[in-house]
Amino acid sequence: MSLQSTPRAERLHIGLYGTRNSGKSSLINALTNQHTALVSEVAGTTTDPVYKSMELFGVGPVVFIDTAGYDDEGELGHQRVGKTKEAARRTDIALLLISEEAEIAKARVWHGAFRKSKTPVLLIVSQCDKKDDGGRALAEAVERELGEKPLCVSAETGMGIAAIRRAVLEKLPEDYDAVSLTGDLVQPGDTVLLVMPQDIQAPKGRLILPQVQTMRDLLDRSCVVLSATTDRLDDALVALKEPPKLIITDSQVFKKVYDKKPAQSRLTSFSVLMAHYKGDISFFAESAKDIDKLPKDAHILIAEACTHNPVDGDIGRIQIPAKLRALLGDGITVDVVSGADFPEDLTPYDLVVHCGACMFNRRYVLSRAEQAKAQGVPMTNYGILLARLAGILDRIELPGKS
Ligand SMILES: Nc1nc2c(ncn2[C@@H]2O[C@H](COP(=O)(O)OP(=O)(O)O)[C@@H](O)[C@H]2O)c(=O)[nH]1
Ligand SMILES: [Mg+2]
Repeated sequence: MSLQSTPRAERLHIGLYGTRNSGKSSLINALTNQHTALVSEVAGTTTDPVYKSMELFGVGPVVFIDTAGYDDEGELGHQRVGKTKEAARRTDIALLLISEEAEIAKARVWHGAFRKSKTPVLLIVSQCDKKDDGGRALAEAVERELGEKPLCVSAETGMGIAAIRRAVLEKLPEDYDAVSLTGDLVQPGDTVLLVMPQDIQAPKGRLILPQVQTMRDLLDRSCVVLSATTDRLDDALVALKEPPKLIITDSQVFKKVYDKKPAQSRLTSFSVLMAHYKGDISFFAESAKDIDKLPKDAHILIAEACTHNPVDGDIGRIQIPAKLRALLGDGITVDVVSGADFPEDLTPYDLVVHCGACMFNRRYVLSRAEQAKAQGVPMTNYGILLARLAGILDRIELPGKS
């Protein structure tokens, strides 16, 4: 990631789906005027989904997800289809390619799945330059079978490529871009104090993404932003003529900051903001409420987005499990997964605790929350859980609640 570029998790994710050789990789190349996706006549050239960040003319920063064909066979093929399904959970808009009539049946299954997850789908009849009628007959069959008019496209001649860009804009989910990090918590002109311990877990020489994004969001909202490490909190408060309207702290020092904060200053944390920005904060708050009522032998799953090397005092692997044991006793079992490793079946767990997920896009975290809900498993995130464990969940600010 270059310093100028939009982080991947913040980009519109456009996924391409279709059978092997339907022309997915070629279409990405045509859409981007580049030859980044691997094109080959040999079916199954694209194996793991490939994420490619670029500026799509007229749309802005996007990530294209190039997937293996969803008709892939054999043991390895099944694994690849599994990865394609995983990619579908991160997809904001799906391009569904059909190059031949025989592919319509498979397309219908995926079309239905995307519909179920409320993912907008753009149907595409591909490789139209190869067809005598420019793809008209196939387009009619697709419309008849799937109930939606497809676009006729050729990666070879460029036919229909501009129409795809326009259709993507039209299909943008309504709430895309609508969720703001600091939500309804600030007004223009508010002074906001950020408490940001730069501890052993902080990367050398830079700030972590939620801190950077919060600062940017507050500046965009015309707030005055002041930051301090935890040991300079008192100095920061003294330096201000009036108490800050809002204090946003690292969740690990929630209680410390709560105890010191002026009564007029409202308090929240970076990962509580992320619970709204990337997740389902109502569900996360509800799930954390009765944590003390979990059984003594509770199974708890901690899910981290990053696959970083754990350090001493790691929040997900050490701190949160220790706090949970302090509350519930040593009989609990805590499993930690990271990256895309998220169990398909969450029912063995009594609680899922997710990190702030700054490396995941919103749709993906929401799809995990939906899964937990559907399986009847409570799910929360680091910030909400730490506030609950500090006994202040009902005394802090939750964005998106007004
Ligand atoms: N004539 C023509 N050939 C295409 C077009 N799109 C893809 N192909 C060819 O179809 C084959 C499979 O394309 P590819 O993009 O690798 O398909 P994928 O497996 O879906 O990614 C390659 O030989 C491409 O050159 C197209 O629009 N027109
Ligand atoms: Mg391919």
